Amino acid sequence: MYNYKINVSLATIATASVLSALSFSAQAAEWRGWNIHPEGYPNSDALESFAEKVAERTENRIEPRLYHNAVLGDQPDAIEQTRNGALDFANFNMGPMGPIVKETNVLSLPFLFNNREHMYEVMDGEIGDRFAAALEDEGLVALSWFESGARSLYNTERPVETPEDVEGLKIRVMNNDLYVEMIEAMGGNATPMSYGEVYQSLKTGVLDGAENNFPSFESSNHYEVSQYYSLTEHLIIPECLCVAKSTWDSLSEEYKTIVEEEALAAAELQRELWSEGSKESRKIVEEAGVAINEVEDKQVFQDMMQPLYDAFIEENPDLESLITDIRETI
Ligand code: BDP
Repeated sequence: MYNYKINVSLATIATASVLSALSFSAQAAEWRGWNIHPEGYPNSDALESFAEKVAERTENRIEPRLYHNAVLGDQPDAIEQTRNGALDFANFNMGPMGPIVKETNVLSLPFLFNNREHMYEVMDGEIGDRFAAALEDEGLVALSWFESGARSLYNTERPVETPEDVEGLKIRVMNNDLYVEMIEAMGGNATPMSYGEVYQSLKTGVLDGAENNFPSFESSNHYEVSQYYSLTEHLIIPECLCVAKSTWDSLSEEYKTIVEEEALAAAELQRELWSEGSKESRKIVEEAGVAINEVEDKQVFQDMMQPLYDAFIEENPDLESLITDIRETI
């Protein structure tokens, strides 16, 4: 009798610990996070903070782990990996998203936003929700929007002041046909290429130039091999903090709230860090000898984009009202 009881309670303990081990392993999830930028970049710091806070608030039931410098693949590949759940979260630029989520191509139309405030106003409001819905249909849950400044042209040959200066230059663009059309409309030759290959290509003369914001121009070291940075500011493209839909759907309501709140907090932090980081990066490249020039007449560049808009609307008549709504958001 006595022995029997001991056996029962031992069995109960054993079962309980197996169960708790099982439920622990069912709940504790390591999240693989993709990031293209190096440590110390504004986005990287914001993502780190997101990862830490989520781990803390879920008592390590979710352990987001970040992989910087695109070690898990280049951006188009990482988008696919997140859509199919091989990656759990990431910070994506809406540029390479365009070929996958058609609506987001609107955000790659040159000179769409007047400035960063305009972009925030649009993305933080109802229009941002429309983009998020389109992303969700393709397996990505956009929880918050990061900023990526304004992209300008840089090259190894000369300052760009007018479109004539772009003529004949071989310019790297992100993976999206719209950017090819954009550079060609300016008179340059566009080469889509993954981010990680640009430095070497500039160095060896495979490329004459590229285009990006100050923090990326600096952190990628492109400024070491490209002396002229011209403030064309032709693209202001938002970025998302996205979670794989399959990962998101597996969360309890409580965890969804935590993850969403921390994604919003991360975006707030990223935007603050961005303002400072941009100035700092500009200073670094200037001190390294890069010649930065203002572009007096940006309107002439903007006017050259009209055929691109016309063709886009012709191909995507359903997106015309979205463009109008963005333009009318003040
Ligand atoms: C940076 C974006 C990053 C892009 C990169 C690029 O933050 O997502 O991949 O530009 O030009 O500004 O490829």
